[in-house]
Amino acid sequence: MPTLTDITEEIRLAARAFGEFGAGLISPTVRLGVTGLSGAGKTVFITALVHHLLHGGRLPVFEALAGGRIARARLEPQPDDAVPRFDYEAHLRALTQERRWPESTTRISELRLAIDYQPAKSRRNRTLTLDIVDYPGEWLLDLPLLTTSYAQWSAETLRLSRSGPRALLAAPWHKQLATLDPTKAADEQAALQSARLFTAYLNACRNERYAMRLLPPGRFLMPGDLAGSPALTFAPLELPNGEAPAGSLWAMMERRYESYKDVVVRPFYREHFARLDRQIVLVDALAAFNAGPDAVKDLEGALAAILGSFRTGRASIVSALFRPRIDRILFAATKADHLHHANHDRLERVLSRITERAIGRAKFAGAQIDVVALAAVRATREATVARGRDKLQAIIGTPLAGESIGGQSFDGATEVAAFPGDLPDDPDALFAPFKGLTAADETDYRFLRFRPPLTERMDGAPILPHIRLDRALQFLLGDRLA
Ligand SMILES: Nc1nc2c(ncn2[C@@H]2O[C@H](COP(=O)(O)OP(=O)(O)O)[C@@H](O)[C@H]2O)c(=O)[nH]1
Ligand SMILES: [Mg+2]
Repeated sequence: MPTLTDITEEIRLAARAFGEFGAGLISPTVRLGVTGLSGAGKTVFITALVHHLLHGGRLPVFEALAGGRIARARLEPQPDDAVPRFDYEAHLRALTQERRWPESTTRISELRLAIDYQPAKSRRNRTLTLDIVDYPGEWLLDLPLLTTSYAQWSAETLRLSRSGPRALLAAPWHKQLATLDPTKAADEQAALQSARLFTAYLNACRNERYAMRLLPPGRFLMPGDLAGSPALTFAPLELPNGEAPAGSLWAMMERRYESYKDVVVRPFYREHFARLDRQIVLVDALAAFNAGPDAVKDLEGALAAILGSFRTGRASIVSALFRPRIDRILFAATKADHLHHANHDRLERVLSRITERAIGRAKFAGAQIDVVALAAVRATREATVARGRDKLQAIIGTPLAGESIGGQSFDGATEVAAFPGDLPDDPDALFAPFKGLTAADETDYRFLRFRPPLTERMDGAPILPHIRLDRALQFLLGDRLA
């Protein structure tokens, strides 16, 4: 049975969709969501994408641009006044003038581009409006809450927190939990302390290198301007069957859980998620491969959870009026420039395998899905280095100041050759026990982070090297510029 909130929500969504449908008739618009967990490479990806659209660039696979059919792209004022603008200019300046990676951001932001192009089969010029929305992947994982009750969420969250390595991280919170009786009178201090310990547990899971999979509520990790508000002051409880007694701790937690959905999850769903047409999910897969098979399995779990969010998005608001919009999803393994090009196909194959399994687990169907290994900004070059009789495939780049490996530390100005090693040819090898990647050299440079590249200029604009950014663009936008 849909609740009154569901129905109100549907009416709002329908009104919004209708309004945008009308606007879309006048000027076709694509809303592209860019997401991924913190550090996956969203800011760098968007900066590179926008830069290539504005200034052209070497993008042979992106057919509209390579074929000379894009006359011009320009930045335009964004449609949503309440959302911060994606600070393209500052990020580009950081990358090209200061040769440093942009500051990390934890908020949603948005940018609008208008692309004047000529369709392949017509002489009349058209304009495609592209809205790019950058939002934390942590928020996406909240969507399943819309169809989960407080009791269900409590039970599931507690079950997970008692399994595997998580149990250890959850110990302080579990200890406090054992002292609480959910049916006794509500106690603000107990709720505060419980929420604090529960949040500490979530943070510990995130920081633990082997446990990448995140749990809702995402805003507990990325609170933004809601930090400290009651909607964020709840935690799971060990609940008996039945209903919450009036005035109990249980009732208070349940009410706050529901307001979290009202204040945080539904507005995100309505204002942002439900309006997306296309989605790219960025994944730092190399970090997982470096960590070992557990992290690879975890990554699969995270992708399944993300696909589950898209499915919930489709199913939770049952309406004939509200058409599910996202029709293409691209999973992209970022930072492929850490590998020699011989390994880019392998990286894609591994991500495909993980994605296939995640699709199976999430029982996801509906949108077209593709997978790519890319580097939005390529920080390395390739070379073959002779070592005795061997020829080793190396990548060359400038490690960030302060990076160090094997006792050697770098000043941020010196180039080095690194030997990243090979991914296995058979993707399944990454699910079997393995000891990280096998490096070709006993010095292991895999964790080196490089500075952005020195850029050359063309017609006054810096040229940003990339790997397979054009493939991503073709999948995400190609048909809309055909
Ligand atoms: N070498 C390389 N590093 C990258 C690339 N994209 C991102 N990074 C690294 O990953 C970090 C996080 O990227 P960022 O875009 O800020 O991630 P976000 O948190 O998802 O927005 C950056 O500071 C870089 O160190 C890339 O294309 N190549
Ligand atoms: Mg960012």
